[in-house]
Amino acid sequence: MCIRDRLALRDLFLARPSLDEDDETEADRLLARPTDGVSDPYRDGYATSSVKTCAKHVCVHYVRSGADAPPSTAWAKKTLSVMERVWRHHVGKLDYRKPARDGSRGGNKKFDVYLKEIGSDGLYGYCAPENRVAGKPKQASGFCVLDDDFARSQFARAPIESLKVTAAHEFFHAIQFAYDYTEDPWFLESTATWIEERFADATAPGAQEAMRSMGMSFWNPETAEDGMLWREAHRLRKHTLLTWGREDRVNPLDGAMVALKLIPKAQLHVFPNCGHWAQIEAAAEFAEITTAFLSRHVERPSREPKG
Ligand SMILES: [Ca+2]
Ligand SMILES: [Ca+2]
Repeated sequence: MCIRDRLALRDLFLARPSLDEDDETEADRLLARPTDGVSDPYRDGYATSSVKTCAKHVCVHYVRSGADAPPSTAWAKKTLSVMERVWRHHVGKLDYRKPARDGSRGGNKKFDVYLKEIGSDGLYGYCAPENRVAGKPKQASGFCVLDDDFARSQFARAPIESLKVTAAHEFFHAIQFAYDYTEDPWFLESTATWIEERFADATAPGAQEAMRSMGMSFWNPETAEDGMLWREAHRLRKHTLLTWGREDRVNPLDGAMVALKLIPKAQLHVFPNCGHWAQIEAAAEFAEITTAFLSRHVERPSREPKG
């Protein structure tokens, strides 16, 4: 039985209330954390006792010997620093919810990640929901399992690259469980893939520097406050068309979501394969979209009520 695809554990969690007694025992076993049992028939459990390394939000658990052991303590710490970076990106920068608290599972209230040799099963990592949040029927806490080393021999690319992509993707599932773990798998997967790309963009060499230098070129301390026009955006009452390049690294797509929320009658068009200068890079499409928008939204003069 192979049920450890990325969201299969979520599906099993969803199905739990309807399982009969025997099946429920099996489900409990499959949803157990790697630290929960060395006798786990599906070999999810560690064979030896584990240690953990923790930072502000996350703990990474690993064993020091056997097939599940990472190549070094340094790699476990690298995993931890990538996870903290992903946390700062998804929760800090993009403002998504934190994963639901897991009580003190894993030894404390921090989010737990387990390193495990799962590359041989064809897996990069997975996150599993664990306990429903009291009073919030669609929310659950969870934990993640990542491959122990992302060895190039298993994943055919530099280990750090596989780690970053997987951490960004899988951790987003833990965040999704704090909103609605019953969501459609297509939605859960596509948004996790989208955020994986956003994290890659945000951490690409030079991207941050380029953004900073671009920002500084507009920066004048005397007029900075006046220049924050977005503060007034909620006052726009007309129909508004926002256009954005999907690959814009100067103002990443997240900014469009902020503008969409602020402007009551905003609509958004996103150009694929397009950077910051949508009107140049996608000139023909840009002209078509804006012309159609402008002809559709001719503001009609207000009429005096007849009386
Ligand atoms: Ca914990
Ligand atoms: Ca591995």
